[in-house]
Amino acid sequence: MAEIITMGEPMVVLIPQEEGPFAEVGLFSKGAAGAELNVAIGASRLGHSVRYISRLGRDFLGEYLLEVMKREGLDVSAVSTETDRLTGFYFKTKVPSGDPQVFYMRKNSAASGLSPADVTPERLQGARFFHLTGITAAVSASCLQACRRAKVLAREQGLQVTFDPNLRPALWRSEEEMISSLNGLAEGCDYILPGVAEGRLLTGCDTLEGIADFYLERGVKAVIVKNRSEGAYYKTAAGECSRIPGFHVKRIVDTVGAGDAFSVGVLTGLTEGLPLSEAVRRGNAMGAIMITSAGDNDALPGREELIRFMEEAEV
Ligand code: KDG
Repeated sequence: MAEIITMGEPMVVLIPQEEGPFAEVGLFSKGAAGAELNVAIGASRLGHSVRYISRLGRDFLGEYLLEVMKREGLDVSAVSTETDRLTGFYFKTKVPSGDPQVFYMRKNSAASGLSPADVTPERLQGARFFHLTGITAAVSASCLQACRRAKVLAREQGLQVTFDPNLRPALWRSEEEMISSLNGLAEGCDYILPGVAEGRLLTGCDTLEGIADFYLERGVKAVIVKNRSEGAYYKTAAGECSRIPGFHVKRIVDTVGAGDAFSVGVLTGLTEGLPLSEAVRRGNAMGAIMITSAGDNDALPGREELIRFMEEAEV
């Protein structure tokens, strides 16, 4: 039985080995990607049982991703290949440090066919958390409906719902549609984990507390705002709030996947019954570890590595 469930689009990512525009780079390495898959892998590496709900094409990219999921110990019983559509993939640029550019090849992908039919009571049975992201919601209209169904069903079945808005404006028709769809989905979730810039855009509030209050007024139990190297701020419906400082890293290689790693820290911490402050601290540590590598999930640590990092790292 899985403790944590998540749902989304897995992709192959192609990462050039040298810096420069696409036309000028020749060698690429491949990896698995997709925000929710990253979360699933991260939680599994920390020893949790995770079921991943998805759809893959019957093609070599899909075969590779399925192999990765199995190698990472995920429950793939809800990963379907019953489709004629192809598996999505994307390219990202190699940058000296920080945020790379990304180019998606995912329109009408296999996973964009996810729909409410993929979210059944049996698939949620016995789990404790359902992790949703705004990327799945952005992929297609049926994916958005699947997310809505997941939230309702999860709550009916006593799961707690964590939601990372994970803004991908390129996948939405308009900013207005993105904001209203994601704020609608956020309503009544247990935990919301926006980045500070995302929170500002979604709520129109400038301050960390303003962002938190916006969602607390909409029935959310706790809001955790990621504030890049500053760490994170959280506030709960009970009025508890705190700033948890971030961890220092010597060199930022690639920021993609840092938010997912943060979600892993919070989600696994909560699953293990840690107080929210400790779960957020673990989230900060996971995010810091993640930005030291180019892959979307390669750097996600096992438990021993995480503990060592948290003991030794400078805050
Ligand atoms: O959060 C990391 C993701 O951005 C990456 O793995 C790819 O899912 C992806 C996306 O939509 O950008």
